[in-house]
Amino acid sequence: MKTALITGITGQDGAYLAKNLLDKGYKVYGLLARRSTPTTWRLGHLGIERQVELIDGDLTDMSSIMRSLQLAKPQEVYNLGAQSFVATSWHQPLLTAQATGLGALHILEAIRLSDSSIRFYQASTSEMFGLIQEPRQSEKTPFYPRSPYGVAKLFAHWSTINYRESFGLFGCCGILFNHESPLRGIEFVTRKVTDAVARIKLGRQKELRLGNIDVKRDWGFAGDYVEAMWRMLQQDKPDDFVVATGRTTTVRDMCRIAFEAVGLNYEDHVVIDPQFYRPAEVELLLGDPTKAKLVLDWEAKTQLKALMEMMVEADLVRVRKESS
Ligand code: NAP
Ligand code: F7E
Repeated sequence: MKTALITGITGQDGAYLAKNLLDKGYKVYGLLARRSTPTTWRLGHLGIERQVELIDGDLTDMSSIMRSLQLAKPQEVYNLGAQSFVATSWHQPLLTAQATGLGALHILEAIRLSDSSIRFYQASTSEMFGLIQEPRQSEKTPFYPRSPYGVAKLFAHWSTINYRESFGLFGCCGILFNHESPLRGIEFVTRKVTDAVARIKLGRQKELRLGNIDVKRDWGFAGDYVEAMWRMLQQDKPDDFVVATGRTTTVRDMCRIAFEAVGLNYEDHVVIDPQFYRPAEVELLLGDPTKAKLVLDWEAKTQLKALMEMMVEADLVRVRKESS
């Protein structure tokens, strides 16, 4: 039986990855950051809360990372923990740098010092492409981050590559484009939309206030994407991969699809509110997942329409439960 340690196990991807690895027969440990209220609802939603071992720790505290490696003795570490909301990274740039950037280096150092045979996955991001330098972004596209989050992720990305080249660590970076699910945090635009669609449909809300809806994103389903993470760590050699659908859609069209799922017109409900504009925007993301298909035999299975319908359906169930 293999053992994996997941940082960010209470987040969207952490929960899906834990489920994926448990289904493959792994023993799964997760780093659990201390909060004043419970954060394990996603693990509960997937019915795996009791099947994973949670270890107290924080990415900003390297001693807790060392301790978690000693306790779990993993063959694989997946670093999914981060302050991951781009908008917040302008309000908390130092925290973002410490958790999202330096946090990865804490793990790399802990692996180097304790057991350099551990395979390491770093959750890199399409946000690193920012002000895009090529119309379709691949592993070879130069980076140009546009947010403190993107800058922090670039530090973690290059640290992983540097430890691979300097110390021979088995470190892989998955450059994942936006991926969503019913377990997505409510602050991200897809979930904000599907939650609002459910509330409007059920008469609990009238309007939905959004920022720039002309930006384009390459959106996939998180449940598909965690499989690509695992496949990266099963290769003979460590490498970096773009994980994307290869299709891009405006926020506006994503809204249209979500509202249409319940027979509504987004134009009757969406209000543009400048408070949701960002100091610098990533206008267009469109991934080229050719290498992932060729090397990992991975491709996105879920189309945006099916994804939005899945999320709207889950939010209708949630909102109905709230008032029952
Ligand atoms: P998420 O839902 O925001 O989850 C983030 C996780 O990190 C949570 O478990 C959170 O714990 C944990 N965390 C935050 N600060 C921490 C700290 N200081 N120490 C330990 N844990 C900490 O993010 P996600 O969507 O699952 O994304 C997973 C990873 O992929 C992130 O690194 C994200 O930046 C990256 N990524 C995401 C996407 C995407 O579209 N989803 C695309 C590319 C890359 P709490 O639950 O306690 O807050
Ligand atoms: O925004 C625009 C917003 O917050 C998408 C994270 O997982 O993916 C995610 O980052 C777009 C942006 O995701 C609203 O300006 C308009 O252009 O859902 P989002 P993100 O910033 O792309 C990357 C790959 C990550 O790595 C991140 O961790 O939608 N937008 N109006 C809005 N966005 C939000 N959140 N709220 C609005 O009202």
